[in-house]
Amino acid sequence: MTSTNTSWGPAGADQHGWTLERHIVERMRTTPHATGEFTQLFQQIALAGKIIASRVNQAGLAGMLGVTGAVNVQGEQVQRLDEFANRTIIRSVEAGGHVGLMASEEVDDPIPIPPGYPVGKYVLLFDPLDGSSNIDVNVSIGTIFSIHRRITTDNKPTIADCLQPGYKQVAAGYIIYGSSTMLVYTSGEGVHGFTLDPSVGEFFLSHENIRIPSRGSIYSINEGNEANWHDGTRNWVKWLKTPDKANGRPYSQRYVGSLVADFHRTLLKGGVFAYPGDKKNKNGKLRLLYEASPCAMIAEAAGGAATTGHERILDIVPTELHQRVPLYIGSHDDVADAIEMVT
Ligand code: AFP
Repeated sequence: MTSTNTSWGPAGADQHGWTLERHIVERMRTTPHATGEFTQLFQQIALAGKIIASRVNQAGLAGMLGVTGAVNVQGEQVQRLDEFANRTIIRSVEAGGHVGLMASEEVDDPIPIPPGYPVGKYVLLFDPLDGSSNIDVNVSIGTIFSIHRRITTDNKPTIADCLQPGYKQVAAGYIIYGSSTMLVYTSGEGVHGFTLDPSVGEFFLSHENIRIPSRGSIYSINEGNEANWHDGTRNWVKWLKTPDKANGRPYSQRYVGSLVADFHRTLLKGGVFAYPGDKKNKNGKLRLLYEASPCAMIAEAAGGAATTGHERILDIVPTELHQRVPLYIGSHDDVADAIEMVT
């Protein structure tokens, strides 16, 4: 952790020991017309993250492993922890008065605020437990969230509030349940990481102002799909593996299969993560609203880039809640190479 002051913190402040709440409060203090609602919404999301983290840590003991028997809107088996995480996030924010509508990767339609509760000005889109096929084998998983301001002005939010392009996000983040639990977020100015101290039950600032290296040495892609790749993808990956010492190749390959884990590594170490479209799945696998768009906001705020290969992820105007998009994300120069070679 650095103790460097930022433009929004108090002059000369030592940020050692700053909680997530303090960090956001300091930022809001210098934001004109800030109402504090954003700070409270973040506290609710962080609370959900702490509850999910505690359950993930005890999954084998708490009878939380395995599937529920249901299949979600994506056609995937719903894990018990998926369902628990989904419920936890909804319960943590639905009564707070800050959110007017939610959408979850696990739920077909937008999730309204229960009758009788205030309808807030934000929209919360989330993937409650990303990488859930890794739950039963104790590999890192995570929660991804995206926050928009509602565009409807009455008390009746609609799906249009959810279908906004990524550049309009007011904040995005993820919570990774790994060797430690970390919350990483951006609200546009910088990307900041907080580590959960389980003995205190608080997230503390541990990674201030994360910058993604402009070039890395790792590529991350599911090579098991190679038979379905287009020639551009195959040639690009071959090129990444071809020795060229002067230009830092061959790259190493790392692939966890949880976007949060693969993206977190890419953010800290640089390189490129890709889930391309292929002959079988034209738009790949990842969902625009719950995965690609929030990670793209974080990548760009850290100095990186995110694209479908043809279009900046943050410029895509969604047409469906569960829309999928090809994704290349990571270090600026590595993503630029991908664009050049795959298109
Ligand atoms: P699950 O939640 O079904 O495990 O999917 C995870 C995910 O959406 C994303 O987190 C991974 O990057 C990607 O799918 C992995 O997909 P493959 O298993 O096809 O490589």
